[in-house]
Amino acid sequence: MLIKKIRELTEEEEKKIICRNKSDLEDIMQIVSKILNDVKKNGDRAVKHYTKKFDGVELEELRVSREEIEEAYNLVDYKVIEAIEKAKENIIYFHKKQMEQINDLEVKKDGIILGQTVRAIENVGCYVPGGRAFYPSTVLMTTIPAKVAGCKHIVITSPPTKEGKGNPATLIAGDIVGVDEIFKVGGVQAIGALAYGTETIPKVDIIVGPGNIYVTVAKKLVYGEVAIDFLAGPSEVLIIADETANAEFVALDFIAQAEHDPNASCVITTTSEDKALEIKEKILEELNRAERKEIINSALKNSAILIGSLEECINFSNKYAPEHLEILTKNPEDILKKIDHAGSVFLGEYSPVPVGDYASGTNHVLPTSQFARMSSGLNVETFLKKITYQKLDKESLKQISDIVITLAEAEGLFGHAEAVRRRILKK
Ligand code: HSO
Ligand code: ZN
Repeated sequence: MLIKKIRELTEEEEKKIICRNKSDLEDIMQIVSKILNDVKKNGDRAVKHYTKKFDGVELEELRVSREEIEEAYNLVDYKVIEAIEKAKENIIYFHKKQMEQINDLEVKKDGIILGQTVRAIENVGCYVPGGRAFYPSTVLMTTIPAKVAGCKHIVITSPPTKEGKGNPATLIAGDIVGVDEIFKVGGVQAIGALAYGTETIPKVDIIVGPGNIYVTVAKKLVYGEVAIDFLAGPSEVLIIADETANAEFVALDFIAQAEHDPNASCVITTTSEDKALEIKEKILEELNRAERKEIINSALKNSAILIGSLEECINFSNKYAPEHLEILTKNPEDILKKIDHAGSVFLGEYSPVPVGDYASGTNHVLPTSQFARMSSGLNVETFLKKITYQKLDKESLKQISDIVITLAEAEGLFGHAEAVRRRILKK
């Protein structure tokens, strides 16, 4: 793991940290596009074929039955079910507050009524990853904003277990939120099914949720056929720590991030050289006792500890545009004002990322790989669209007619001009 002063980074070193997981997708695109075409053409048959090939299970039914959901309740610790329920309440609370901020709009200018009215996207497909781990928390984070936004039909797809079942905690989370259907299908075949529809899996209007590189490329390729949230890569954190920061907490949060994925990226920027060394020591200590040592070890290659002034740390963070940003400094709120790009920000030493991952109420599906420069994380607006409208009377039409007729004729669209002219000339 690189440990260096920000101002001494070579161009190459800086590029490697900032660009993290941007890889060449050409080969993957070809494989993915073949699978998508097959699903488009052959529906359920292709979905079952790829589930057998990649997940190693032969499925008779793609849809999870009511009995299977009931059975799941017997397989999951009651404490986990209760935690899912409590987290759900907090996530609903925050997303309902977001919804309260979204209103219809109507104004009048030069006699013309102009308005905007909000509608929910009707059909939503939430992809919930499986594979390395199952994520019932991602069920909550993807389905709740859609529910709160008022989407009519919400389905989940998630890879099957080795026994060909849905993961019990995933099923329970979906049931607790009240989704309409759950499919035990993952990977590219799930994205294809949601994008094109099959005999069993309905075509949706938007696909949201994180996934591995194949799922992400599949989302990229079906964009246009359906909407998507954004392309989410491996998880990442950037921490700004001053000399007051608790090195142990920084190290713990570093490990919490790194354990997600061998390609996870963790960058610590600090104002103190001593703190940098202390943090490094603590990370190595924690690494020794960590459960997911191999994954963490491999994530170290995308990680760094950087030293600079507070200004330099903030500038570096803005360049990096992290998915998660932790600010462990004296006055974190002051620094937040200077943050231009981040998915979600965690202020002060008692606000670690895992709280937002699971339970406080903000969303954990967030833009990675610098996409925080131009995108927000999942929120109710992801599932809303705005219809604009207008109403004129003869007088206001007359008032604006000159502009319309002139521009229409300049574009050679005489029909446009005539649609206005004829109305204002009519007695
Ligand atoms: N940190 C992940 C979300 C997650 N963490 C799920 C634990 N479970 C991406 O924001
Ligand atoms: Zn996490």
